[in-house]
Amino acid sequence: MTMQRPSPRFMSFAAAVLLCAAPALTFAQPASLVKVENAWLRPAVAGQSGTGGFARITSDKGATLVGLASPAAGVAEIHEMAMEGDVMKMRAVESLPLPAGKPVELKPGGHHLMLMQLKQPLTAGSTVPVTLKLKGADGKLIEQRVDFKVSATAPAAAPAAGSQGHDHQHKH
Ligand SMILES: [Cu+2]
Repeated sequence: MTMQRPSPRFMSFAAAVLLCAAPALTFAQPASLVKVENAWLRPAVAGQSGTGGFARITSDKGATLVGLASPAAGVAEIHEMAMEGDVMKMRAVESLPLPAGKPVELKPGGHHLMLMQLKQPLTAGSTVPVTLKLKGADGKLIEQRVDFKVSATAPAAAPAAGSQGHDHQHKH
């Protein structure tokens, strides 16, 4: 019994096509679906299994965060904090709704991104790309790459949109 196998020449050609096609698939993305501010990740030392990521995400038309990926982590999940008995624990959720026009805060003690099976230490000051897998209000899936800053503390919040920076002095 003989098996027909592709020739080595064909294999390497196929591999080359894949290599060339991959960047196009990765970067030919539609305009970003959500606005992401203050994206930051807690630092992780060598050997640390996981770390949390935080940001403020706003979708103009409404969207759902349905998954994550990062080259820095073997596993990336959306987590929520929930009481189990009288202990606050975190657990993975399938998705996170992003209501239209309403900023969703991912923050310590609340919803957060969890990077696990870290492939390298994450040092403060470095940047880690995280791909947000989003489902738009139209049901279309898009991937949006966001650079997360590794930082020991939350970055200073940007001034809220609408407060134009003028001082409202209510005492005269
Ligand atoms: Cu977590």
